[in-house]
Amino acid sequence: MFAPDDTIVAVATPPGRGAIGVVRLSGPRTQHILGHLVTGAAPVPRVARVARVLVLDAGGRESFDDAVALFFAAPQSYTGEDVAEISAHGNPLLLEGIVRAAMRAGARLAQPGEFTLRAFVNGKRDLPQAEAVADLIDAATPAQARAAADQLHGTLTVRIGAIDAELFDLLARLEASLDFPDEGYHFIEPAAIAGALAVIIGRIDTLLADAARGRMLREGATVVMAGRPNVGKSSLFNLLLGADRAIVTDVPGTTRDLVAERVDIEGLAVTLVDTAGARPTVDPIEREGVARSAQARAASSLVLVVLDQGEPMTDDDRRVLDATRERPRVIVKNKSDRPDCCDVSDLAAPVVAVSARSGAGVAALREAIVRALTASDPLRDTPAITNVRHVALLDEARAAIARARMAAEAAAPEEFIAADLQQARERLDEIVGKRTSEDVLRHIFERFCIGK
Ligand SMILES: Nc1nc2c(ncn2[C@@H]2O[C@H](COP(=O)(O)OP(=O)(O)O)[C@@H](O)[C@H]2O)c(=O)[nH]1
Ligand SMILES: [Mg+2]
Repeated sequence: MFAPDDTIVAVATPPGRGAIGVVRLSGPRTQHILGHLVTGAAPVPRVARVARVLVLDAGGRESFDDAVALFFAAPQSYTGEDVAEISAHGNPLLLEGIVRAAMRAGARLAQPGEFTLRAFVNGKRDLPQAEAVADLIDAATPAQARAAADQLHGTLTVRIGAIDAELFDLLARLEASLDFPDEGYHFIEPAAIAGALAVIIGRIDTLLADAARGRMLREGATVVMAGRPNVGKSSLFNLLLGADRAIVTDVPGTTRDLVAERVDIEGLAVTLVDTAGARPTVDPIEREGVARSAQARAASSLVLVVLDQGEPMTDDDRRVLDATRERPRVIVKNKSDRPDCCDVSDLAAPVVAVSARSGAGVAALREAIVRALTASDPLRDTPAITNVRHVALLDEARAAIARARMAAEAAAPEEFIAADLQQARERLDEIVGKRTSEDVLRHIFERFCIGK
């Protein structure tokens, strides 16, 4: 994985056909290989040039395509190395043929994420920025893309850096006191350290509070439809999806397995799950479906308890309401086109009336879902921290600082306080990639596709 002397090559555009496809090269032999690939004189950095590019098919036959070649001289490139981009026609066989020709001229096929890994190794990006590249490419909603773009521009690194700078300052004073023990002079008093650490912990807590929201944004939420048969769960599911995915009939017990689809609800990536209606049954398939519904509810971020407002509440309705009492939930009174004879006034949960048939109330339902998922905090501000790796390390840094604070409050020897602060700084360094093991890097970059 870390063979920086190789010159790597890969198709950088997605598989499939398009007007243009790009082959990218990076490494010390880029210019040499480019000389074998494209016609014309040596490239001028950052000047696009029309050229003919060599295509080598699997049988070793040569042909040419018309292309535009771009050369970036190190270190002013994405990876910090010499880089070339060849834009040819977007046909997968043709692009593979260019890659093959580059390999014959001395390039090696790139590993997943290897271009971005090199950008990191060469100091063009720190680790959160490199990770943000993958997040940006994977973003499924505009809000996810915004959060990734923020991270790409270094907002998280800046906030971590500010915390680290304060820790560094405290450590310097502690160590100065350690270096001059005889004078009996403290460069900083224990009470002042404890106070300063409390402020730093407060800052970390602000970041971490953001993290739950960030994680929801990044990984999305699971919303499960629950309710007895025939209240209209599948109809609502299809309505929120904007497509007829689940089967809707007036035969109770039609939906027997879980049906899950991804939807964008007001910028949140939501996995919506339709379930079998909850009712006692002897049919073994339906019973299995009901059991799966209960599991799905338990694993969900939010339950939509669907009722039929045209009918008074039944025992089956009450059973579902009881079973979801402890879960985050929204009560959905469906069939609002029918007269209301379903009293829910004693339920402590948001209630929304909708008609899956006419579509009335669906906007309010979407809003209620987002509000329930984001705990009244709409997705106005993009959270600074969205990545579980960052959250775990920040948690560990916080724990070390909390230990140091307790030690300072107990007026423990300065060595102990300093050791904990040192540990906290190490965790922060791991977030931004100042010290990260090869295993961790491999794990991070495995998420990427080839060509990134
Ligand atoms: N009047 C009315 N009927 C509905 C509405 N939503 C669903 N239905 C009907 O209720 C029946 C059961 O719907 P379905 O979505 O299969 O319910 P599920 O068993 O909970 O999944 C079907 O005949 C639907 O057409 C609604 O908003 N108004
Ligand atoms: Mg159904």
